[in-house]
Amino acid sequence: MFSRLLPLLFSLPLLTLGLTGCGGAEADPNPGAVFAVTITPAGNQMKFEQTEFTVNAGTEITLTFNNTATSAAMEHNVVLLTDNSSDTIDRVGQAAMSASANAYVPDDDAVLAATDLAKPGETVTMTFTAPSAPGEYAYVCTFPGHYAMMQGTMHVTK
Ligand SMILES: [Cu+2]
Repeated sequence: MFSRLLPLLFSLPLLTLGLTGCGGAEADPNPGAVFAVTITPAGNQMKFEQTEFTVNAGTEITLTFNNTATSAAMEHNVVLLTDNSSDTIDRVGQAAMSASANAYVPDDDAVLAATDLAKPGETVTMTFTAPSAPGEYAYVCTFPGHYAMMQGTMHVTK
């Protein structure tokens, strides 16, 4: 098994690079960057408790949304967008209201990734590849009426 994997490892420079990074031999230039993110709502408010996180460009990220709300009305999701302009946030947030068939995630090119809708007490997880371009990327909850309040920023660094 191992001897069959070995040539595969050497044929995948990207994977080899990833393994080197995990070894800790080199200082992490972005100590704030993570590979796994957990987000919760701020109690029963239409707000994220975690309003920002930092990831390295181009890395695979696992994002978990743990809906710790107890009010039955507080269904939420996490929808990552391709930028953080208010125009994009408003367009996606508005379109989401008529996207009930798709769990309030509109069919819009600005949607980078989206979790399922989580009822109170539910946890949903998604994986996505962080954008290759460093910058600021918004995330919002697109449950109707929430996006204007329920926003955060993903920082992508090299
Ligand atoms: Cu919400």
